[in-house]
Amino acid sequence: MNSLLNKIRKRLAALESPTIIHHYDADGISSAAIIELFLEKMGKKVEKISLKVLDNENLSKIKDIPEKVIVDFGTNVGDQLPDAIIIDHHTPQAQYPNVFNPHYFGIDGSREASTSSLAALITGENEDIALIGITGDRQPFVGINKQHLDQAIEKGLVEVIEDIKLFGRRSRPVHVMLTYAFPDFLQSPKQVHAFLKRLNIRVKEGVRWLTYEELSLEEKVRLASAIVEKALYMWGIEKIDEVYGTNYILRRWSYDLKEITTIVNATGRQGKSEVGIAICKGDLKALQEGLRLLKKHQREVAKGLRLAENELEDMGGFYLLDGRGKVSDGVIGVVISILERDYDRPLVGIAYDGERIKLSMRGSNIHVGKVIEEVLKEVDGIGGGHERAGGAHLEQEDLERFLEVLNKKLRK
Ligand SMILES: [Mn+2]
Repeated sequence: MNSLLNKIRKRLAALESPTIIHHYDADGISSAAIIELFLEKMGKKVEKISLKVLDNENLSKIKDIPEKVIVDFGTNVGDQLPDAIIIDHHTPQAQYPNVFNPHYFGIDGSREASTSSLAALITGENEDIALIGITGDRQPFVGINKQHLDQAIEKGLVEVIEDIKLFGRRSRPVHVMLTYAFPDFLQSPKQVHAFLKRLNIRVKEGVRWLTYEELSLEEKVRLASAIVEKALYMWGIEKIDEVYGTNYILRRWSYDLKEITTIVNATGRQGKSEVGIAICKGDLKALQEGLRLLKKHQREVAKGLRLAENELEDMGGFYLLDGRGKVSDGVIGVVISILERDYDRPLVGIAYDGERIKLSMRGSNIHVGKVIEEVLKEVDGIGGGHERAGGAHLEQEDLERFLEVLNKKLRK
């Protein structure tokens, strides 16, 4: 593998004015940032294109762009883009010489290496940025991912603390932090203030809302144990590490890893990947813009959760949230990710993506990506994914059949 890493580094160095074409999620965005930093250091002018999916339509659009570097998708279309450098971790169906994929080396790209991990491996730097892609793809810190985490801690790029893990510990008022952590609070926001009052937690100092970090130690302890208790009651012991445990603070931004990942992810989904890339590259002004985009994004997520309250349908093998015309394709996956903890079977969400259907799936007792690939052997469409998260793009007329085949497989 080392000789191949060298080869890719040389190929990247030989480009004159490259275009990075990347997936629009946190992994794609952070990967693009790492590669861009590497190319810019060598004085190259870099263009970027953010895409939701690399389907035939987009393939024909990018085909004639010279000097393409494609990150976080493209593994299985290597033969259609012979001049491109492709760096990706999705499961390969074949092996192409212009694709760098960890699966070729017996490394499981669905859990041991995100694309951002590979980008940091190739460039030999910016391990802290790589952590954003790993977290965005919900991969554990094992394999290459673990190497980068250890390296980042050793270099002093990351600080490790044990505490609650809710979004907004330092960046959101306490009641807002709680609202977005628990679906029941999001569905009826009044409950959150009753919860805080019962615990005797101050929410304001004068006119200013307080964050979790600004509370007294006694208040923090009280609140943290109430949060753990609530999570135990709602989701059971096996999900407890989602609300309490190890937090990673990224020094470059003085920000929590999970929070920055959520922000970067939101930029892509709101059609502003360039803001996400700027954040990853360390631009703190872009981080403020990212927070604004996140707020907009979360309002849409809240709308999706309220829809799920009334319209989540039990299909037998899975639950279906039909968000067509109501939830955007950029948000549907986020909504079902939040709901996943509350259900014993996989969740599938659908939304319109232009003329077509974007389908997202989450689950924890099956390999989601593999199940989707199996269904797509019988139904037209493109898609795939990882252990716990995956998705597909389908023509409208193929949707019914997809759901039918999926249901049959999951009921087995
Ligand atoms: Mn990825």
